[in-house]
Amino acid sequence: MQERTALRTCPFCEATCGLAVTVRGDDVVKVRGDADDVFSRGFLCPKGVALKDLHDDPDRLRTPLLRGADGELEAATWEQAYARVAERLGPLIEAHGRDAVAVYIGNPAAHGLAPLLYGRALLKTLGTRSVFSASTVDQRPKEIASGLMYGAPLSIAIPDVDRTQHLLMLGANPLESNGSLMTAPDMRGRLRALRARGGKLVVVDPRRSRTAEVADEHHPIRPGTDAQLLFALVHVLFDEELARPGRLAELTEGIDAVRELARPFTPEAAAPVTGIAAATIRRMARELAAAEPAAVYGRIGTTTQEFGTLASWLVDVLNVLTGNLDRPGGAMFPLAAAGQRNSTGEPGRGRGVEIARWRSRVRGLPESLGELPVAALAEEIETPGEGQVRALITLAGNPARSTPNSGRLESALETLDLYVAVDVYVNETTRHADVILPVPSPLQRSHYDLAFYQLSIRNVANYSPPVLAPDPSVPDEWATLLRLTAIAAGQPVPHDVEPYDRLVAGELLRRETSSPHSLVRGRDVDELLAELEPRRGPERLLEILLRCGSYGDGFGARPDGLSLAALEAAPHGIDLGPLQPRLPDMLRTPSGRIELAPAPIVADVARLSDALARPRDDDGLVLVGRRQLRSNNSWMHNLRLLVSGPERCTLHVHPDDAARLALADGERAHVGNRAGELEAIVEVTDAVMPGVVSLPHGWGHDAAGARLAVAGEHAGVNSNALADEALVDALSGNAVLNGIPVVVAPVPAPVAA
Ligand SMILES: Nc1nc2c(c(=O)[nH]1)N[C@H]1C(S)=C(S)[C@@H](COP(=O)(O)OP(=O)(O)OC[C@H]3O[C@@H](n4cnc5c(=O)[nH]c(N)nc54)[C@H](O)[C@@H]3O)O[C@H]1N2
Ligand SMILES: Nc1nc2c(c(=O)[nH]1)N[C@H]1C(S)=C(S)[C@@H](COP(=O)(O)OP(=O)(O)OC[C@H]3O[C@@H](n4cnc5c(=O)[nH]c(N)nc54)[C@H](O)[C@@H]3O)O[C@H]1N2
Ligand code: SF4
Ligand SMILES: [Mo]
Repeated sequence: MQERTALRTCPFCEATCGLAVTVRGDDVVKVRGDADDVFSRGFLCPKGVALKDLHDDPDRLRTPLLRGADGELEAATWEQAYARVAERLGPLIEAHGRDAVAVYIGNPAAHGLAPLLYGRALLKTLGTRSVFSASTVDQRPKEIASGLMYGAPLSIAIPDVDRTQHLLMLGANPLESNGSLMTAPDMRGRLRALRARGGKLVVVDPRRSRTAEVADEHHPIRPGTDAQLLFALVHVLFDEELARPGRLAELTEGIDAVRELARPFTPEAAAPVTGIAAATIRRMARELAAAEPAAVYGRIGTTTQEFGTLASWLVDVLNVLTGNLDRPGGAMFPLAAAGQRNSTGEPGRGRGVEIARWRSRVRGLPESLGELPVAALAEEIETPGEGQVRALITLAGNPARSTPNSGRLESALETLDLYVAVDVYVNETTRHADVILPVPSPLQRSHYDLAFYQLSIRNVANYSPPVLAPDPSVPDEWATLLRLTAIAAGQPVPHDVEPYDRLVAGELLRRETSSPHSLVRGRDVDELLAELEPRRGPERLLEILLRCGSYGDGFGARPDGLSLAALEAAPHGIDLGPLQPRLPDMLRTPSGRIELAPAPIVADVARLSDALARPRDDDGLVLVGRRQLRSNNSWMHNLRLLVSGPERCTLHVHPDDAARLALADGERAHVGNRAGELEAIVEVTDAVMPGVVSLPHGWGHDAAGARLAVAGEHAGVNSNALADEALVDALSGNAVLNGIPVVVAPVPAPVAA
């Protein structure tokens, strides 16, 4: 049979690399980087190559599984699987109310057209407030800070890496993660180019990460203290009259309030807390202010910590005070071709973002963006009373490995009346399910990065049609979500989902035609639907978003504009150019201004000042994570290509701590705290600073009942057994996953009896 090469954007991380996939019939021969991709230019990482291995993985589910009378998960037909969901879900909602059904949405859902376009219909129909996601073990603090400052949650300022002369990076390691809240394939090449043009890279990280290794400067910081460092930088800008917001001044509310808030955070006060010398902090501030242009960027090390929202806010306070927000080479706002939230509606003004509109039932943790913090999920399942969670739907998530105190969560999962998973594996979480509904391999579905082009360092659009024909036994994920939506609405499971799909498309069009700012305002919905024939599913919805989007053809209003057909004709993608200044039009705050001192954030500063005076435990150890190039959170360890080689799930310990605690390289250590305990293999290395130990997350694949043959051979340990669900960033409810106090001791050699 003849070989052919198909082009496909990689769906695994935020870098959106273009892949060239060689196939023969239904077999995948190999995966390479697409040298002509307008954005990635041939770059790829080992996970992209592993697209073939995922496709071929015998453990990848190809049929629904149903918990049988004997308690085992057994293969079932789709009819049987849906019948089980329908017979339990309706009565459960009837008896216990809508909030009794919880939903957890995991990370791959942000990379898939189906969950992005059809998830909302399911949530709306379920009508539950018990919505949780991986966002509250991740970027929620940044979304809140940005939402309060600019008025919309995805209005996140992205470092303009290709044009900056000074990049101050905190809590990010893009050389392993390939970038996050910063879509930028080949960060190694881009950082090399930054230095080659005379620019400077400064990395703040408790570990000498791969990124720190290629930086001009690396400042080890005590975990969880970035907000103090950033505030001290702000302090110096004011103190030395280096704050020059330029044209931002007239667009910004609250600069003087920030000056007042920064007063106590002197470099001298921050130094002992952060472990970075006062003189160094002053120099960092001066260099940041002097650089033309500069960008400050913080990622997961700055969000999954005690002061995550404050740290995320302060990153942008620095970008504003130095005049670098919204200018080339600074921190800029992308303008994506489809779904760009801050380009719809009235330019320059909006409803803004409100947080804590309701609180979790048991602990009172705050709502944000319609979700509750996942750190509260276990207690919401365990605690009886009105609103107790009795059923769970997980969509592309493995919270038993990715959320805090996963031991407690796993026990809670066992007590549910109904657990339905939409997933590709029987893993540590889905092994507890009553019903698992599989989805096709990425190669059997289309792709477009609706979310990540809104966070990209260039404006790019790239659509990939499915590489392989569908597997007749595994319906598209969007159709599965629509069928679940029908069940949630109390309706029979539709064989033909078109009536539901048409409703979703009609609803999307109605929003556009009724907006006075849309290209299709006032147009007839049915007429537009007719124009979209014969498109169905995600293609029809994507077509609407593209044509009504900022570059769109507006269904004829702008004949040269973008459409799905234009993307189909450009398989290497369309480059829409470098980021452009977007202020003040992109603002959606009620004031129509940048809110530099939003009330909820100002109120949280007292918590940070208190921490300045907190006594330090100099002998104590804290745990941080670390990402590894060949991992993708918890779920790609079943692919041999990605787990071969030496054991990776090791506990990094600084030589001084190892000596003090009698820990030896290659030996086992016991690590414990209030949340849990585990035994890990010690790797003594000065890549971590003293007082800090590091363990990657997403391992621990030896759970009974999981069906991950390869991962089981390289099980590692689950670091989230140690993440304390009681520790959250109070403002966002986001879990603290970095800077967790732990006690480490050698595991005694077995004593002969
Ligand atoms: N200690 C610690 N914990 C962390 C982190 C950390 O840094 N340290 N990082 C956090 C972060 S940033 C994140 S994003 C979370 C991730 O948390 P989760 O999203 O809960 O975990 P993943 O490991 O990404 O699990 C993804 C699941 O989706 C399934 N899947 C894969 N592809 C598809 C698909 O196309 N459709 C469907 N329906 N399912 C699919 C996989 O089989 C797997 O079960 O982990 C968080 N947890
Ligand atoms: N290879 C790979 N790539 C991935 C993923 C993966 O699992 N593997 N996951 C994807 C996902 S879901 C996400 S969200 C992104 C995350 O992308 P990144 O944020 O770039 O991820 P990490 O590599 O975890 O980098 C976080 C860094 O923060 C440091 N750190 C820990 N605590 C602190 C602290 O208190 N202060 C400071 N300043 N630094 C601290 C850690 O040592 C680590 O080097 O990566 C994505 N890409
Ligand atoms: S860097 Fe990310 S997008 Fe690129 S090949 Fe690797 S996993 Fe895929
Ligand atoms: Mo993430």
